[in-house]
Amino acid sequence: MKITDARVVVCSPGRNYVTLVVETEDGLTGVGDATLNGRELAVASYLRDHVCPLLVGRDARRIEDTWQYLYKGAYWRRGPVTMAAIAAVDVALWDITGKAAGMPLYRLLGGASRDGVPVYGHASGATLDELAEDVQRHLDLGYTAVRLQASVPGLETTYGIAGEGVYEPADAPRPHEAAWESSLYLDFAPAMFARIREDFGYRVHLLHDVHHRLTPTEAGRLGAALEPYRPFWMEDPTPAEDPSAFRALRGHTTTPIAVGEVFNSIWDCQQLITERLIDYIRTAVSHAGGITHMRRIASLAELYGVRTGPHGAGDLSPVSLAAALHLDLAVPNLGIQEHMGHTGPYTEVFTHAYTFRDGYMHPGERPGLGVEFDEAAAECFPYEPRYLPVNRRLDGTVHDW
Ligand code: CS2
Ligand code: MG
Repeated sequence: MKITDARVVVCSPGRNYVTLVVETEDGLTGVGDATLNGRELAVASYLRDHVCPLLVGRDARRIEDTWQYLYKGAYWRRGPVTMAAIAAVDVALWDITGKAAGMPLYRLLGGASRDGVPVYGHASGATLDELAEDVQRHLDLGYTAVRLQASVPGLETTYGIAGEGVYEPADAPRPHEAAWESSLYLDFAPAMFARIREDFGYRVHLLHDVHHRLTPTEAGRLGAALEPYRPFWMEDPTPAEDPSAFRALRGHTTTPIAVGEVFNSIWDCQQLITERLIDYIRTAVSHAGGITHMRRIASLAELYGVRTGPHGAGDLSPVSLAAALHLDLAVPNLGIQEHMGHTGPYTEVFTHAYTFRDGYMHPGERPGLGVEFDEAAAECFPYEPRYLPVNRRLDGTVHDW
C-alpha cells in the first residue's frame, strides 16, 4: 500500500489548524493533526520541507517503521515541532490502516476497555456568580466533571476565562501581555472551590488548571488549601521541566496532580511517572508523537498506577480529539479526557463521528478515525497569524503563562 502523496493544509475555521493529508495508491486517505498553537507554520514547514517528500513511496501499513524512521532518521531528537510532525504522520497512517481494515481505530488498539470515555468540560467566569452559572450549564449538558477557572480579583486578566463560545488564548497577531501576581491568586483559588462546593456539593468532579505559574512551595500550599474541597486534580501546578520540583511539591499535599500537556515524548514523562510524582499524565496524541508513542506513555504510566488525562483544548483539532477518543476507549488506565470543544465554522471543514452524551464521549464506529477533512472548504478559511499571550508579574518580570 504505497503512499502516493502527502500534503499539509493550514486553515482557520474559527482558529488556526494544521492538517496533514496522506494518500495511498489504493485511493485511501488518512489525516493527522499537526497544530501547535502559536507555532503552526513551523510544523507545517517541518512536514512540507522535510517529511512529506520522504513519505512518498513508503508502505502506509508500516506505521512503527515509519515512526522510527522519522524519529531516529532526523538525528535531532524530540521537541514540540518535531514530535507534532511525527504525530500527524502517525495518526494519518493509523487512519489509513483502520480504513483498509474496515474497522474503527479503537478495535485495532485492542478493542473497548469501557463503554464510553469520561470527559470534563471547561467552566469559567469573570465572577464567582458567573462561574457557578457556567458550572450549572455544564451539569445541564450532562457533564459530571468540570474545570473551574475564574478571574482573580486585583488582576486585569486571568487565564482560562471564556467569553462567548470556547476560550481561545491565541487571540492576537502579536502576543498581548498579561499581568500576573501569584499572591493574589493563592488567596483567591480556595475561595473559588469553597463557593462551588457550597453551591453544588461533592457530586461533581472539580478540576483546576494552575497553568505552570507557581513555585513548588506555593503549589504545595495551594494543594493543601484545596484538600477539603477534594479536587479531581490540580493541573500544571509548577513548571514541569524540572521533575525534582514535584518531589518537593508531593510532600506537601495529597491533592492529585496532573501534568504533561507541554510534553512531547515519553522521556519527558518518565521520572514523574516512575517516581509516582503525579497522578495523571496529560500528553496529547497530536503533540506527543501520535498514537504509536502515546500507547507507550500510557503503558509506562499503567505500571506505576498513573492514569491518562489527555489534553483536549480547542487548539487541538477534531482530528486530534478523535484520535484521543479511540486511544482513550482502548487503554486500561484512562483517567479522564479533556473536552473544551471547538468554536466557529470548524464543522464546515471537519466532519466527525465522535459523540458526547451524559458526560461521556465515543469515537464512533466509522473505519479509521471517523473524521473527514474537506480541503476545498478549508481554502475558504486562510491562516491568520495568532500568538499566545506573554505573562509578566506586576513588577514587569516575564512569568510563565
Ligand atoms: C490548557 C490549554 O486546556 C488546558 O488544559 O492548558 O488550553 C492551553 O492553555 C492551550 O492548549 C495552549 O494553546
Ligand atoms: Mg492545561
